[in-house]
Amino acid sequence: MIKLYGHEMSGNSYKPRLLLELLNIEYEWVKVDLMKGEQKLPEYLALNPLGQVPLLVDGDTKLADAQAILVYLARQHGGDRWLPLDALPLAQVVRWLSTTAGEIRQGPEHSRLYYLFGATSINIERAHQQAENILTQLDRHLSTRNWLEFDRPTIADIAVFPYVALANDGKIDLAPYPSVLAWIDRIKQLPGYIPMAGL
Ligand SMILES: N[C@@H](CCC(=O)N[C@@H](CS)C(=O)NCC(=O)O)C(=O)O
Repeated sequence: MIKLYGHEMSGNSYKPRLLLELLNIEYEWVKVDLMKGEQKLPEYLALNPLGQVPLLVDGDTKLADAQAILVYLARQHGGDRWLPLDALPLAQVVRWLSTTAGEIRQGPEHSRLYYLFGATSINIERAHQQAENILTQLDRHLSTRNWLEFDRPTIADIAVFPYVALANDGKIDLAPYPSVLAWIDRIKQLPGYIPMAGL
């Protein structure tokens, strides 16, 4: 059976967990207690030398990184519906995977890390500015469509969703972004949806 190593407060762990639930795939959730530093213990580093969650183990396959795991699960179990392979639609989805690892990580994700986990090395003014920029773009993008790409949810939506929806943890008000709020509600209505702490 698939094993997903993660922590319940980690939005990156939640991304593959949410997709596993939406795809109705059986899996075992293995908690790695980040608060106790379990991700840096030798037994975990043997699985993921980066010392981070999430990590997916599927038979002999070990895969780190939320976005990479989403790609794997989508193609292995979801097919074209969650990640199409033709050149342009594939690029359209990858664009959002890149945005979540870039602008969204540097904006809402870092703001949450600062306020919720005391990561004081983060420049919070800069993180808030970056959050405002990407949320403004996202709201404009979503003002004319229901999903980030196409007429259905894909792994683009799953990858972008957690740290945007958790923005409040980083003292970012989503009220000025009504199209983003409507999209968050749409994701929460998907059959199989499960929440994480803060959602
Ligand atoms: N690029 C990775 C980043 C994963 C990441 O930042 N994981 C955090 C939790 S959300 C973590 O494991 N932090 C503990 C540490 O770095 O020691 C991904 O997208 O999955």
